[in-house]
Amino acid sequence: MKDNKILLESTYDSDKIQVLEGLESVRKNPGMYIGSTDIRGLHHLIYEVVDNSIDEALAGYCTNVKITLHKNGPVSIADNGRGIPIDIHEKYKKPGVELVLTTLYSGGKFDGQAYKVSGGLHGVGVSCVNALSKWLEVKVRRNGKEHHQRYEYGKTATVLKVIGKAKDTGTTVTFLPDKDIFETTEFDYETIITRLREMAFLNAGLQIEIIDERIGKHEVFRYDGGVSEFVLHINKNKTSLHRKPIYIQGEKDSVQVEIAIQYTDGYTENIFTFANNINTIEGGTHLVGFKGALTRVLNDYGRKNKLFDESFGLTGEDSREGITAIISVKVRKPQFEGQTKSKLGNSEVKGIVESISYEKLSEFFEENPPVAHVIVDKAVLSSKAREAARKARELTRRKGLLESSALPGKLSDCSSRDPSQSEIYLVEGDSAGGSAKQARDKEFQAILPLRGKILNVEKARMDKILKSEEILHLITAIGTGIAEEFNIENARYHRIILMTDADVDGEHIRTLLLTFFFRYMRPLIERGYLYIARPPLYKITKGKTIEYAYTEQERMLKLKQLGETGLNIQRYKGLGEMNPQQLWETTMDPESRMMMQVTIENAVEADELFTVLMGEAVEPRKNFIETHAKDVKNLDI
Ligand code: 0RA
Repeated sequence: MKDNKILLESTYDSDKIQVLEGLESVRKNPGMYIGSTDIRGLHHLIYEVVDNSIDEALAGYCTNVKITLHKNGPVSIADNGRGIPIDIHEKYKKPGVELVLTTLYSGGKFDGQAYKVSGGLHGVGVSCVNALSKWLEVKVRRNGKEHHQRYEYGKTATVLKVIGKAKDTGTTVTFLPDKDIFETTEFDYETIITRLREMAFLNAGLQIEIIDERIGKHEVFRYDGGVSEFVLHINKNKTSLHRKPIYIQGEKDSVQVEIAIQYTDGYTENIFTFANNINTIEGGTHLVGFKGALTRVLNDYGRKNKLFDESFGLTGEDSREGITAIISVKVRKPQFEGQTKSKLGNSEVKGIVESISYEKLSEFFEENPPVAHVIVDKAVLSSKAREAARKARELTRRKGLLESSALPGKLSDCSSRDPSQSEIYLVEGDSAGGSAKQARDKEFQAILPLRGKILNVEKARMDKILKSEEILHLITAIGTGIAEEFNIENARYHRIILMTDADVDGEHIRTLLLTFFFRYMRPLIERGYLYIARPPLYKITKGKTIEYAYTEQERMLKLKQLGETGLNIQRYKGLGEMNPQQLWETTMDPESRMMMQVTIENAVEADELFTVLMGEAVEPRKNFIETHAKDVKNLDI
């Protein structure tokens, strides 16, 4: 009905048809514009408006953004930028602000130039937010006056009116997401502040404030140190090799480059890349350019200063051991590629980042010999360890341990040779492994029992990791190889399922495995190949009826449904308590099982999690467990 009305109204005005059709397509196919209609898409509405405020900040006109989550659903984003233009557009005979909010991609058009620097992954404009809201109200402070306009479902509801005086300039957008569009309209405070903190780190000096009126929380993010402070934040639980991060900045052909680097005594490589404030999880040309420059600088400096022989050479991996870095580029027209559209494709960026990095980093090394020495020494040590690892790997390879032609004896493989159809269960303990083997569908389900706890890879270097038998079995079974030889195309299964007990030990083993996959086989996670099995917590029997409950809530619900009398409730503590038939029905049968897909929502947070959980420092671990006590409480019963 709504659609009909719009079309009728529009027929006499061709400009209007364009305008209205634009937003109708957003309502008809929201996923195309904001990615999805789940909670991510919902949050995206906020980020879209905030992006516009940040553009004002990048243009040098805005220093403050304030997000308010109101009770009962609306959210406001207020900034002190120039304010969206309110003058009447010649062709469309409407105020600029109305066009910005009711026309697709109008942002740049009437401004006469490409206004948006950002507009990255889903830089679709505030009009999409309007289209997907039950109502939206905008207040513009400009020319000494405050103006107001209201829209409903993306359509103009009131004319732009002056409602008062204004001392400063700026824009406040308030909207209520449309319940008919989104699966949920409940914003998640923690998810939002993580993203806002990231944006504050990436835009030095910009103050981003959030107020959650629903729960009475308030936070202010402002980092004058920008990406350098970001690196310090990531390294706060690690031991760094030099006090101050190395900071590099430059611009060429309108590509802006900002990089901060700090080495730690750890063994992992932690480089987070961003293009136009968007986390490019899959990397891209900026990352390639940086890596090339880094290796060259370390080799040139080492050779020139006789830190090693002429004949010696550091590999890229040597030069990145223990590094934490942020690479942030701002590009006019970013191209996002890859599986999840999170890989920067602009080819010109590689050379630009490479030359700026090489030049500035060489300069820094010349001026700071102590830091340069610590870093090159670390890379040389890494090279030696890598040589030792290579030998260890040679040895294991000669023994045939890494070849998939020599699959581990403990692996009960599936018959299918089609990885996209195949799955492997990594099962805690031989006895549960035995049950799983009896329970499985041999055609496509493989079982690999793991004995006890695998090595904590957070505390070990590659040579040691390759001496761990359980890990070797894992690598061989999965088929991808590891480190330099890692190749995801060789994965033998596209579903790798961790199946551990629902107790403290199981939890620990699961974390050890997750750490291993995150540090050494991250693309498997990025491709969505990694899962966690969800065995039921309870079996509830009443007469002949058997029901399973996977959560406490579900248990209560089932108790109500079945009536409390004559019930038998069995609490499963371990996988071993289920017979093969039960294990199949509850945990392995694709028709009825519950599984969680492991995703990396935020690589910085994931890094922190593993550093804190598995690393050396005891104190942050204690804090972490205390603050997360709520989440883990139910696991130890
Ligand atoms: C179009 C043109 C100009 C600014 C904006 C839009 C603008 C949009 C949003 C959305 C939230 N906050 C905003 N602030 C500004 C340029 C304005 C000029 O040239 O004066």
